Order: sequence, then C-alpha cells, then structure tokens
Amino acid sequence: MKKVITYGTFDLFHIGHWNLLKRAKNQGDYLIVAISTDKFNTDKGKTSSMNFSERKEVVQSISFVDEVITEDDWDQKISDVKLHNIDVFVIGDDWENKFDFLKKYCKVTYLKRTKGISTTLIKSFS
Ligand code: C2G
Repeated sequence: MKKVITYGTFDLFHIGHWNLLKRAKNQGDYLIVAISTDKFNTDKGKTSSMNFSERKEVVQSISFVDEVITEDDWDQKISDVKLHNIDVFVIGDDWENKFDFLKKYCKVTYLKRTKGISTTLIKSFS
C-alpha cells in the first residue's frame, strides 16, 4: 500500500484544496492529511475563519481522505513520514523546494496550485 501525506490549514474549504487532495490521493492508495492546529496557524502567521475541529470535520468527511492527523509544528514532518511509513509527500507548488529535505525519506511532489481561488480571496468577498 502506497501511503501519501499532505499538510495544510484547509480554511473555508474550496476547489483548490479539493484538487490538491484529489491529486495527492492519486499518487498512492492511502492519504493522510495533517491539518494545522489553531495554534500552529498563528505560528504560520495565519488566522483561519474555521477553527481546527471544523476544518478537521470537513476534510475528514471527504471519501478519499483515509486519515487525518494534527499539524502542530514545522518540525514534525520527518517523524510523521517515518511513523506512518509514508512513500510520498505532496503539497502545492507555492511551497516549491521548501520541503526537499524530505527527499531522504520519501518521494516529494509539488503540485500546481489551482488558479483563481484562495481562502484570502473568499474572505475578501465576505
Ligand atoms: N492549494 C492549492 N490551490 C489553491 C489553494 C491552496 O493547490 N488555490 C493547496 C496548497 O498549495 C496546499 C493545500 O492546498 O498544498 C492547503 O493550502 P492551505 O490550507 O493554504 O495550507 P498552507 O497554509 O499552505 O499549509 O506545513 C505546511 C503547511 O501547513 C501548508
């Protein structure tokens, strides 16, 4: 079984998140999504409209998402990859090269972001 992991806040879930998760799942057979806690969001300089449990509930409800874990800090990725026997790390190309250090442990794939949609944009309409 080929295991894939990806990380994110997934606030105000939209088609960009959906496309990323769908393509991430297509890289293997089992998809783990690590969702940023509210505290880690502040570390990332982000405030989300939806709190952690709301964001987790949405992502967990997606049929092709197999497991959801929490993302508490920047430094958990290597231990996550080892602990969960991850084969592929996937994230959007806005992070291009930022996680190349994981190449020692698993395949690293940066996927094209979906154009024209972002949580910031959605917030600007509200
Ligand atoms: N994404 C995308 N297209 C968009 C918006 C987002 O492909 N239009 C992708 C991002 O590239 C990311 C995922 O959807 O892979 C989640 O996006 P965010 O919730 O903004 O996550 P981010 O703040 O980038 O968190 O440790 C890594 C961080 O937790 C990543």
